[in-house]
Amino acid sequence: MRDANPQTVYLKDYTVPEYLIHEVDLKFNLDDECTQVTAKLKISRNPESSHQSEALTLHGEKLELISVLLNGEALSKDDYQQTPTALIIHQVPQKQAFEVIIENHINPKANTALEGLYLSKSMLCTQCEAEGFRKITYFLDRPDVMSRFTTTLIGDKSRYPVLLSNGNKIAQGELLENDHWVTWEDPFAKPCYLFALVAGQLDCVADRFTTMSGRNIDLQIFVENHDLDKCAHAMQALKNAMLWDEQVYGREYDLDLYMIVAVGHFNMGAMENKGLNVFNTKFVLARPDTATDSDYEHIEGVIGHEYFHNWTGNRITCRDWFQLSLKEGFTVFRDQEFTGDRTSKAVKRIEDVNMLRTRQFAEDAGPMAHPIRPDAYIEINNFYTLTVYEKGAEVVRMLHTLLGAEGFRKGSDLYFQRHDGQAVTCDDFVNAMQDANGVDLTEFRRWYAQAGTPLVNVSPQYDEASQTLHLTISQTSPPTPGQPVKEPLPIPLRLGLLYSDGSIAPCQLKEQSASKNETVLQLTEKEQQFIFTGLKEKPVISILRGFSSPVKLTMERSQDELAFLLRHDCDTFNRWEAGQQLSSRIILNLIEDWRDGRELKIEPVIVDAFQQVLEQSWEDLSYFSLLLNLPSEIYLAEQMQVIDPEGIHYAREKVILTLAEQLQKRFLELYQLYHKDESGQFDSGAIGRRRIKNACLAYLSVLNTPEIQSLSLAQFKSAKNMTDQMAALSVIVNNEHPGKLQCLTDFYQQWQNEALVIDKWFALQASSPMPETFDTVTGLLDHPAFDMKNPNRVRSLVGAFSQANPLHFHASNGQGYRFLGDRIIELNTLNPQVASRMLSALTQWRRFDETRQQLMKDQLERIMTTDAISPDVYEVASKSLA
Ligand code: B3K
Ligand code: ZN
Repeated sequence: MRDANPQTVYLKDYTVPEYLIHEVDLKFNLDDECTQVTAKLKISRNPESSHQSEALTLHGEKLELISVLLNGEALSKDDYQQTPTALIIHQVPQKQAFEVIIENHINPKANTALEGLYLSKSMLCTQCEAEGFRKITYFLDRPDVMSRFTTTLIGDKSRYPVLLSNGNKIAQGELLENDHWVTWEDPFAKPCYLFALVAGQLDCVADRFTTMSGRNIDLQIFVENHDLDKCAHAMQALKNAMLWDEQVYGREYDLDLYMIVAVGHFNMGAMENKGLNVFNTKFVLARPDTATDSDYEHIEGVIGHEYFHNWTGNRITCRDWFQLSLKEGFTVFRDQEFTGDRTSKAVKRIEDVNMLRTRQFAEDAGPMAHPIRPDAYIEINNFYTLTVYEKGAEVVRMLHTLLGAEGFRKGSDLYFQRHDGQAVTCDDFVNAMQDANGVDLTEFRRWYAQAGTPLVNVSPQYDEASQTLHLTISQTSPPTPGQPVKEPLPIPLRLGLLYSDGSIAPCQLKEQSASKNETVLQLTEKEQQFIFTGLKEKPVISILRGFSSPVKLTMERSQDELAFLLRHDCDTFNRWEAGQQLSSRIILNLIEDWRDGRELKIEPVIVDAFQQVLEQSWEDLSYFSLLLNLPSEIYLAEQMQVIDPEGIHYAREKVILTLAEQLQKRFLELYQLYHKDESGQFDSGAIGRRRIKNACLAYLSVLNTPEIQSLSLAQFKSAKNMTDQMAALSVIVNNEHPGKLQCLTDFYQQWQNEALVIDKWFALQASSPMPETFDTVTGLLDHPAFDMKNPNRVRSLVGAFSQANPLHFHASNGQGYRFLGDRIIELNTLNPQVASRMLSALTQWRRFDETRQQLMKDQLERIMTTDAISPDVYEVASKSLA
């Protein structure tokens, strides 16, 4: 059973730290099983704190304390008290600064939670955000305590030839018995969550970047020897990001060295430690034959994200963890724009919105719903969420829309100028935007405080006599846990109007003199009227262009109107969106037919719409391929009152089959046109060709004809890049293909030494809709390559099955839920963060029919009785059941 009820932390209880730690001198005597840590801390009372106690309380967990010295004198056990989470020194000097030296031991090898100092294969590395530093030594582990760090690493030269930490290397030397040491100094004060160390047998790829002021920065990527040939893309991405931040935000890098280390065991994507980023190998390593085009894009995005944190996160950090979106929302916005500039803006926007609408909207409507600035948490690691990150980025994007690119840049300049070197709040960020632009953002701040996705309804009325269009637009925000009543939010709605011949109709609001091609409506009230004049006929409305705010929009529309927008809208987002709405509507209708046992008849309008898309010539082939994607099963589920996973799957499959049957000639033509034997070029042209070709192959494959089967087999065998090989393997695995088992075996044989490719092999099988999947998945648990201690492997098997395979995960006999329940209980002890992530698949139980609800709830209740339940799992499970 749990020791004590995990404590809830509230934003309203924030107080400034009682003490500040100005300087930290760390010494690590490295050993896989017993690392000795000595921390010399220069501390003084914080003049801004009104607290009166003479005691000093330092955070610390799972530490073996050896000794404590205060101003050079050893303290006895009576001078301090140790609790499971703290070290309390009863009396410290109040008037002047003092020095505390603490020695403790830790066991990196036993650390399967991968927080603090841990062992990944043969490499020692750290992860401190959010509160992992307290698992390394006793400290004031909170982001508003910023200190200058000096770190000395001592270790065996053969076991740990490379010794890295933040900042610049200032000294090194040799010791007796094959030991060596290196001292690092970081000149920038930082919170301890940005501390990092890495030690091990690593090789390095080096390069250089010259900044806008002419400084030369050494760039180094550290990997295991056999991965040296997979770093070129990450290095180029880093240089691209550095240049982009100079050009778009005027931000220059500050240290002389930027290091990235790739580790195989990592709880998330990457970590922005000052000067020493630690990355999941997944977001560094790429070679054309091992990584797909999407992998390449994600690598550049994550490299950019961590690099951008140097200003939005490190130089200016968060006052407390409730402000997490201050750095994450803004940095995600920055990386989204970077990727859009580097690849295709249209495609990137659609991908981001897809993610937001499938995953974040679900979170916002579920038991864990919280504002982008939460006001309470039990375990902060549970709040690195889609809401804080992706919705947070949407909120920053709305500011960008409201203020315009120039106004936004004025705001960010002021923000950097005002707060450099500080730990600040989301309000400080909005203040900078507000002050730099002379606008009032009082109401806008509600976006930081209110949870839930607003519903916006638009009802248009055209008056022929006066040639005016009246739009009545209303908004409501649904209640969420702890927030029964909501206030209206300021919602920017980008809008354009089209005439029936496809030409642009003027956007002239009644109170404005000039007409424009497009306008941004500001919805601020519960309900508002907007009147457009000078319209010679009833226009077709294109609203929420570019998805200008994170809302669910409803407006009555005919299928013809959607088909018209799919053909004519000049806004790339809304054009795609029209196609999605059209397909969604048709599939949702089919689901009802399926449920009521009616024959599934496909309306011809969807075939016509696809045909029309297929016949056009497209410059951006990646965008073209998105137009051919039907809404995902998860997005369709989001739109149903009661989710029917089987109905969704079969109705959607039926549409795919019909399109494949009726348009096969064109799919085949396009396949042949774009199927070139490319060994993996990464220009947008080649990527686009692969996307279109593989989208066509996926349609054709459902026909299960021997011709197409040999086509996919041939592509699988001859592929020279992972995109093509994986695309072929997935159509082979996801259809009735006679070569399936052989191909899976061959693929495994070919790639067994490439962990990231084997992750794909697991994930592909776990997400297959074919009937054998559940047995395959349970079988794979016993595969020698499966490892519950490796988060990437867990995500590729357990995560893919529970989050990307709704058909089988939600099997009505409950076997999918039981499977997940078992894994979560196992993971709870090994790695609570990963356990809690996996739990998210069960949190949506209220959205299903009664039988499934009960089965999912049974698992949640069972999980709640786990011995020594972690705060991570406890928080998500208990809130889900509440
Ligand atoms: N800041 C880290 C995330 C840390 C997660 C801690 N549980 C990565 C990022 O957002 O860039
Ligand atoms: Zn981040």
